[in-house]
Amino acid sequence: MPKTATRQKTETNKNSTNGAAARTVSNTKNNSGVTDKVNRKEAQTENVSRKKHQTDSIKQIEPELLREMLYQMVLGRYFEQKCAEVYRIGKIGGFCHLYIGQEAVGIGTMMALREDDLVITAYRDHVQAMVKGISPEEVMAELYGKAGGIVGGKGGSMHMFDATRGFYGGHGIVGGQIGVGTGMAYATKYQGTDKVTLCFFGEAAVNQGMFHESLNMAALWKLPVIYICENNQYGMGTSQNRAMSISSVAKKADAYGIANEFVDGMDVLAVREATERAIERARKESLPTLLEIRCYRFMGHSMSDPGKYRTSDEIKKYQERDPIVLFRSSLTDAKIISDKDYAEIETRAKDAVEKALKFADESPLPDEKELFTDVYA
Ligand SMILES: Cc1ncc(C[n+]2csc(CCOP(=O)(O)OP(=O)(O)O)c2C)c(N)n1
Ligand SMILES: [Mg+2]
Repeated sequence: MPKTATRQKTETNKNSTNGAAARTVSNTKNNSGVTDKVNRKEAQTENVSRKKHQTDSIKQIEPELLREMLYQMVLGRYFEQKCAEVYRIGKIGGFCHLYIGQEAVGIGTMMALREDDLVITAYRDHVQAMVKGISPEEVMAELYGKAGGIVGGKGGSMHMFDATRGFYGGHGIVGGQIGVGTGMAYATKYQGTDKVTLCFFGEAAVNQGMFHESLNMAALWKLPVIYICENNQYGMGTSQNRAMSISSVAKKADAYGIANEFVDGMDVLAVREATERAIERARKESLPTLLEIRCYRFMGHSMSDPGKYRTSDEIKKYQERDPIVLFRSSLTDAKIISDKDYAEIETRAKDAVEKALKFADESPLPDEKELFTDVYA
């Protein structure tokens, strides 16, 4: 993990496992006893309830799917750890934003989708691309700028894209994809399908006009879109409380008459359940939803971020409630996996990442003539 300077001293408590706030809250329902503010004492209580929640939820889901969800989370983690490693030795160039710590959001939401549903996201896109079916080889080769990459090595880290699998990027302009995602949902409705669109963005994008214009339109035109705000509490080096006048992102949807929930992004099953409710609303009633999923990125904003705006204490307290550790522990207690099964999951994930690295290394650079293909202006 990157070293972080200690500009501000935060509270410390060895026994605490601080982290994201309450499990799942509907802002339109009873909020009593639940807070969207991080507080160490409450966090301890929440951690116990989070474990209890997972233990109850596990009974409702096929064991095979639970194991696959854990595998995808572990794969995402190893993939991103390797990205950091090879970035440092110069194999990946340009911008590179990692997803470490946020895996429960991408996996919990996307693994509730149907294969023909659509997804669009921002630049922190490697893991989402893989969950949508783009192979680790194609993603890694894209990061390497090689011809075998999913867009031929011409997009790089921020621009994974494969329309055939319903993955519409990978976008570098903060908030820009919210308008495109809204348009995608409009198109699926216009075409008479019952497809659902998941549109991811960070909390810093919520201050953009695009967010508000899109939500207004989605409500007015009853679009089957699920807006997913991955609230990792920072937009580059700026904490949310220094940039947003009202901290609840979910409540902003009330202004447009859109259903909304505040969700604990450290609990992959809470994320899945909230997404299932939103999918039902979108598919059956053609109505939008906004999910604010509270999470935390364990790494810097990008590979070039020295991370001087967060204390190492703050990072540690979230790492203590790592969503993968929690999910593994819940599945072990429920006897869905054994330690041997987990070791196999790790081996499978590591092998997949090694295979991706080999493929990226061996893939040729794009041909020079590629400079003139896909150029529209
Ligand atoms: C329109 C626009 N303004 C500014 C930037 C520079 N920028 C890149 S990432 C970023 C922070 C975005 O944070 P957030 O939306 O919370 O997503 P996160 O990185 O936390 O996943 C900013 C300001 C940009 N890419 N686009
Ligand atoms: Mg953010």
